[in-house]
Amino acid sequence: MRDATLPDRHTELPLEQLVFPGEARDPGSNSPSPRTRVPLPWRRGATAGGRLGATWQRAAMSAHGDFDVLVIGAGFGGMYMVHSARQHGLRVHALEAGGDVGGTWYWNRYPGARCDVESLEYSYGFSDDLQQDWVWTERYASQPEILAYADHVATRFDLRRDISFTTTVRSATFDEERSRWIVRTEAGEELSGQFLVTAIGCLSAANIPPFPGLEHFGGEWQHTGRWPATGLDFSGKRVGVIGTGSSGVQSIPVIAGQAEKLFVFQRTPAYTVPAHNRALSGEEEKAIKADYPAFRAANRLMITAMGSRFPLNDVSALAVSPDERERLFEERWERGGLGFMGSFNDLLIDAAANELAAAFVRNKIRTIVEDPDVAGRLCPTTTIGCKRLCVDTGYYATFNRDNVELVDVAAAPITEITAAGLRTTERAFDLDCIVFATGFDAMTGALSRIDIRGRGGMPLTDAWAEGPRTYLGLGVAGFPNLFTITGPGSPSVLANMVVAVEQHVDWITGCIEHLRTRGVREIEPTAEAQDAWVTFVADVADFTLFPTCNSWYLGANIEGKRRVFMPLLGFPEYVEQCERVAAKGYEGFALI
Ligand code: N01
Repeated sequence: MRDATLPDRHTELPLEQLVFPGEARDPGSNSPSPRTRVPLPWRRGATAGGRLGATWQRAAMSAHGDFDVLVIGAGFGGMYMVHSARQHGLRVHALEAGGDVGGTWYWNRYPGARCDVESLEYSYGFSDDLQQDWVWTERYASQPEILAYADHVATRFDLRRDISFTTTVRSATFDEERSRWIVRTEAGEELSGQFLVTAIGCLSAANIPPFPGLEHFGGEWQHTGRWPATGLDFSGKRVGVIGTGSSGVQSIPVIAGQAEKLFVFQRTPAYTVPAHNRALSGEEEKAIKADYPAFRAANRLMITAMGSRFPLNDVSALAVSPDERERLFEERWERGGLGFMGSFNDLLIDAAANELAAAFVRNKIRTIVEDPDVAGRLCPTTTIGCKRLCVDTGYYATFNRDNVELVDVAAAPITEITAAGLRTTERAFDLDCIVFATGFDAMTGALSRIDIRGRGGMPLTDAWAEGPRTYLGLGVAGFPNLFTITGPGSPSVLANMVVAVEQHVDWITGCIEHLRTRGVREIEPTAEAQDAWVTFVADVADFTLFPTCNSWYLGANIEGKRRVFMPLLGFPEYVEQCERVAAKGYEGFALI
């Protein structure tokens, strides 16, 4: 069916490789290996985020207000952009709202925060010395460890001297006469750059639903994506967690262990698979470090740029016996992690195959959760993997605890936050703390919160009124010299993000070098190339089951947001396309 009905361009996407991230083949490497770690992260925040650091940065910024490249954000994308631009001899400066480097991992300090991509893969590959020296302690790194890594990278490559922290960008305007971007900060500073690179993250604009009454709440509340560095003490407290996506699923088991009483306000149950996190064995690390570049290269050939050690099982879920199917699902469940979606090759393209995987997980929930009524309410009915699959440690078992209560806010929605807690259409809850695990205005939210204006003063929000429109997810027609790292229309959140940002940064610096050696002042996608790309991204999504649920990939979690599938599935083909465009003198872009 797929070959017959798809447009030609789909044949370039090896959908038979539809695989989600996998994990190590080496099951014998479970032995705990406690190792001394690098210094912990908050140490650096205290200096770079302090008043002295901020003052020094501002002085440096105003002394050199005109740059070749301005970067917004100092997460993994912004950090590598600064490094790479410098390597290319460019004068670069980054502006970061947070007090230090780390982006997502700077802000998401909620209890239990941990990556769902394996640490040996979720790390930079641009420096072999770096990847050889750094030692990850666990299969899936915790937030403090990833932040420590970001700190190490910033120090090792002396990145902070070209980054202004606690600096929020208010606007960015393209000055057509000078061919420069003028960037203004909330504090009133003005900087200019020939090129503007946004590295503000796909999941950085926190979504706090506009429940009436929040301002009257007498307790403490936080959003998982804006968690205070000082943490929150839940001991002896009545806590409400709103939301059961990845952030809720990770934090709920930890909060349940601390709080006196935990209410979990669930609107849509999530599918989650166990992480089976463990200490990394020295042997496993040694094997990868013996030829890290080859390991990186193998992962870049995977559709999501990760998981080469445990790739997709290239068989349809409908083509095997029920016993064999159960055995293969069980094997992946026992290995843990996102690789579960690679049990068969059609889980994300065939609804019947998908339902088999969904039923397997529902059976697991009923086995783990003792109260059949609670188990039933935890069982999702949607397409598995359509919203990003969660990876957990003890999530379902948490609902066997006496101090945890699952509240169905689909049946009885939250109507208001009160001074004492919150109220649903059925009941009032007294709470000391509310945790908003309510997600993000994904992929476009952070961009639309900055007043970005291109040619003729056109606001980006107007250009994207019908949904984001980019060419390659890297450039926007009407916005010359703007590059969007992991922008909508690129693999971004459907790939290992560190690999995706490295690929984008390398492409951007290569492009800038091309322009400068030829004396080109401006580069901008043509409207035709952009239109074709937007159609292509939508066609690829339509080939999968992704558009069948209300996910943040589609912007469906934000009221009024246009429903458009934003990321592009297929990292290797995407890379080839980017390379083809560059080799043809930046085909699809106008160079002036
Ligand atoms: O956010 P989400 P997240 N009333 O949007 C609920 C990455 N990430 O922060 O599904 C009641 O997934 C909402 O309900 P519903 C990862 O890519 C990675 O958890 O809209 N509930 C949902 O349950 C992930 O996918 C890691 O019905 C409301 C929840 O809030 C992405 O970030 C860890 C509501 C939001 O879930 C986002 O995850 C954490 C309302 N008014 C995050 N509004 C790892 O690496 C929203 N909800 C492991």
